[in-house]
Amino acid sequence: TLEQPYLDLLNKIMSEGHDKEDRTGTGTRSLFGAQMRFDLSQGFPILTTKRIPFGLIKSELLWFLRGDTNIRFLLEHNNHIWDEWAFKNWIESSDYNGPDMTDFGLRSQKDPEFKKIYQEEMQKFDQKILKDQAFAEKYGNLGDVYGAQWRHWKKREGGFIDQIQNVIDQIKKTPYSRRLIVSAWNPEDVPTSALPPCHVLFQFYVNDGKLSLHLYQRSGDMFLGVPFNIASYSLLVNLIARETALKPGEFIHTLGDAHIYKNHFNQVKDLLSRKPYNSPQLWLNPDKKMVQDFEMSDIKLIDYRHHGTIKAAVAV
Ligand code: UFP
Repeated sequence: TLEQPYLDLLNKIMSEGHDKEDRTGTGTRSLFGAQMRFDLSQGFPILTTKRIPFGLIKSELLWFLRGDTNIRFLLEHNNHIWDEWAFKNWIESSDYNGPDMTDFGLRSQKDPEFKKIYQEEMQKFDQKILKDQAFAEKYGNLGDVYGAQWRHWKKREGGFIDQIQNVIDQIKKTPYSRRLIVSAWNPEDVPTSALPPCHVLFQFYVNDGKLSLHLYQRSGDMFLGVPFNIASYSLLVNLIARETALKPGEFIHTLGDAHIYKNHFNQVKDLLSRKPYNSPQLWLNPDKKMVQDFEMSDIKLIDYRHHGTIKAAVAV
């Protein structure tokens, strides 16, 4: 199985990590500086020890790659992973006059009554984004998230930089380059950002006709976030390899603060007791060559066998 480096790191954090408080007040067990390597020539390293919803990973990555920062595209693909961030802007605006939604994240975890009202409001919000173009433009947009930094990084003198196109061009022209970098960390935007990028920077490397990617992630929720991140960046290498006519090489995942939340310990034990299956293979539509031409149906997993979902609360 290709997920072994992930399982090993979970084990290591559980046994060698130190207890550390964190922004969310949940408490974690954490290690600083950790690395996993996945050989993508062998298959696709999505977890098999629990189900990972690959559809959400596809639509989110396609959304980033379009340079889109409006949740409307995600909602059209039934993807709700970024809803809360847009919803926050909406309820804090003067146009919102529904029930009080202050601190909706924490309150909906503690108060089932409130949770119902919150979910109703969220549903109304999503419907409005889908039906009302003007409303979507105003309240669906998340601003300086990955799609913006990757595809239209603001230049000081005006205009934008398309980092993804630039890196693709460089991989084709100078594959030996040591400067094949895309950065999402924009110090100017960080102080005003609701969620400063977790995936700070990635670098490509070409060897023997194979394309590898090394990601630096500053902070990783090992149970909930990281399995998504592994699948997402593994898919990204495969897409860029297709456009640059290379084979996928390795995905190297370096983490700064690699942590397991205290309220995920039981789930981690459960996961580690499961026997992994063989990893699936990734299928990309052979007719598509350019990253921007890929659609949902052009990307599939073949033989994805997995154990069941394990529920865990998201720290907010
Ligand atoms: N997190 C991930 N992966 C992601 C993402 C968030 O693991 O792709 F967007 C987790 C890491 C951390 C929390 O537990 O979300 C972000 O909090 P902070 O900004 O305090 O690091």
